[in-house]
Amino acid sequence: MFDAFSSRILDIFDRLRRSGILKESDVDNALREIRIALLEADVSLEVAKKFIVDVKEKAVGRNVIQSVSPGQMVTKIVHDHLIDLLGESRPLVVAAKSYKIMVVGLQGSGKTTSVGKLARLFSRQNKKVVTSSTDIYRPAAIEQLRVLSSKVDGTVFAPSHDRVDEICKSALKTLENEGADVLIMDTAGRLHIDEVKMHELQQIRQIIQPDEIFLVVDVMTGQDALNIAKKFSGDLPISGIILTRVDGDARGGVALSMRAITGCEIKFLCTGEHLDSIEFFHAERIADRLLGKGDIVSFVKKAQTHFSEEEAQKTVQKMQSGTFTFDDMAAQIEKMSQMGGLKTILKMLPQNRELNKLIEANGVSDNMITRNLAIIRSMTKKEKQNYKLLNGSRRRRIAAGSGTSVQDVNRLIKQYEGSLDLFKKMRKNIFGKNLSVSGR
Ligand SMILES: Nc1nc2c(ncn2[C@@H]2O[C@H](COP(=O)(O)OP(=O)(O)OP(=O)(O)O)[C@@H](O)[C@H]2O)c(=O)[nH]1
Ligand SMILES: [Mg+2]
Repeated sequence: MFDAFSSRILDIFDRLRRSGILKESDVDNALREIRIALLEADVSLEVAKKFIVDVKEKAVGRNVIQSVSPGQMVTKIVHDHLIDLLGESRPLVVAAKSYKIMVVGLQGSGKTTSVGKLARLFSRQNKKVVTSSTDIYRPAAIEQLRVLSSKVDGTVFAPSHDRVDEICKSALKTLENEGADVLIMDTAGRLHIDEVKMHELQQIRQIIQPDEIFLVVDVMTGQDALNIAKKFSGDLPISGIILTRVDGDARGGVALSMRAITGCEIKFLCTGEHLDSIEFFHAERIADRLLGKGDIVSFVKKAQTHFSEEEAQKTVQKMQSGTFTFDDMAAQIEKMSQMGGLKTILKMLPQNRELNKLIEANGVSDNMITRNLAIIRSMTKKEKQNYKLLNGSRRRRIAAGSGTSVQDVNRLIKQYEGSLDLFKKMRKNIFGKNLSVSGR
């Protein structure tokens, strides 16, 4: 979402750092460029102006021009202000049993999917979840949530009824009967906010008495998203915002202006259609990402949801014992694409222009990764376990079967041999020669 904004800001700071001694006019120029970057990211003029005035005040006050590394000092000040602008959120704590959450938003904003994602999130924290939907207007809506809920371990979908008030009562009853920790109530979306919709939401709120009301906002709707949020938060006590389609190419202005414009906290970012594609919003981590410092914490968290401790252990053991096969390689490639592919992973790591150049020069891309997976899938079981079988004719067959070229197959085998070599060296240097296969 922040790609263009982030790369502009990085360029500005690159120039600033390179210039060594800064003149006041250098800082002024940089601030002017940051203002343009903010506006191009769809941040409103008023918010962008205030941002620049605040940063300038700090920068002048701290005698940045005379400081040891003025470029870094300005970076630090902008970083701190970005955190303020994005606004840090209170963590979501499900303190008591029977915690109730109501999810509202415009049609198609991603409410139902977000209910499923929240259920998955709570379920991973060993909370028992009840879901329910008051969307009686779209025939498939209730079924959609029932199906999503069935994909989340231990989640109970409350029995449905014809009327909104009956559904609410049934949900509360299920929450009590199941002794569940959390109820998440989905609501119907409308194309526009109207009196009828607001009245219905108020009615649901009265019966449910939610602890939290989350507003789901699609960042792809740009400036409109802010107006929608303003309207909703005027009518309902919104306790948090869930931003969806953060994985798309929206320009980031919605996230950057939301707090300043509505005063509401952003609680979650949704980054895809998959139930695991949700993360807590952390202003500091996003500011880090924007300024190229990487977001190691989110990277590790993401990795943890896709790679279990046990799997990691198994891979290490295979590396130690020299039995790392093409099957293992394919499994790793698959995990990587589940994590969002190379681009997502690289974005979370500290920006290293050298590494990026190297990757570009070697043509490493998600395409190549998919190609490698196709090649491995075209191997027979025996070939996967013993790559030495892969003679010329077998390589030609695999290339034809995977729609690639023999050169592609050769390259992958070379890469695999390289990994085996590396593991061998690691075994000698790190694990010691006498280490047994099981790593005892
Ligand atoms: N790329 C992407 N797609 C999303 C995200 N969240 C939801 N979607 C997709 O957006 C579409 C609409 O999502 P829903 O959850 O049905 O939206 P809704 O707000 O419940 O829609 P209504 O009930 O019709 O108002 C679905 O195809 C989802 O898979 C997201 O974060 N990223
Ligand atoms: Mg829905």
